[in-house]
Amino acid sequence: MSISQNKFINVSDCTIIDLPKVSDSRGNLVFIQKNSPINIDIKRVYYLYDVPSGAERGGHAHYDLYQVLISISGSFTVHLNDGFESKSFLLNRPDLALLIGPGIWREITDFSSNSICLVLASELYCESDYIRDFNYFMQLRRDEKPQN
Ligand code: T46
Repeated sequence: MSISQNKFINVSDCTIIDLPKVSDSRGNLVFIQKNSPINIDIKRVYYLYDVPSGAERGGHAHYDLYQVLISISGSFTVHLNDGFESKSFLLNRPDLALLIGPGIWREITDFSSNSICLVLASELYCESDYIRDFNYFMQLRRDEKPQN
């Protein structure tokens, strides 16, 4: 996995995507299909569940990975930081997706009971794609911009 800071995105690029929902008297159906409405090539799917009250997930960034997070049950909060700007998103509906890309530090907190965080990922699992040291992450991001 290459160290490709030029791929890094900003918090403002991490957007909420409305997923198409079909509703009728039997309930709701949400669907995601190739390039619609999520424009990443999905190579991996995983989910977080049975997260104990007060537990936090994440606490890292990625060099290359794009991911989409969906709360398919319950709710949780995703805190994003690009080294300059930070923003938090409450995910509490199965028809909302949050796109996160390379160079974004993420922490996930406030999991409700019975919450499930579904993640669609653009790459296979690769430990060397992780940036797990926050100080190193900040250095990487701040080195991108000219110092005054
Ligand atoms: C992210 C948040 C939302 C695997 O073996 N395969 C996998 O696909 C993943 C994601 C993890 N693992 C192993 C690696 C660790 O030994 O599972 C263990 C826990 O992984 P981690 O501590 O990275 O889990 P989270 O919930 O803190 O973070 C995960 C993703 O790693 C991360 O990219 O954005 O979910």
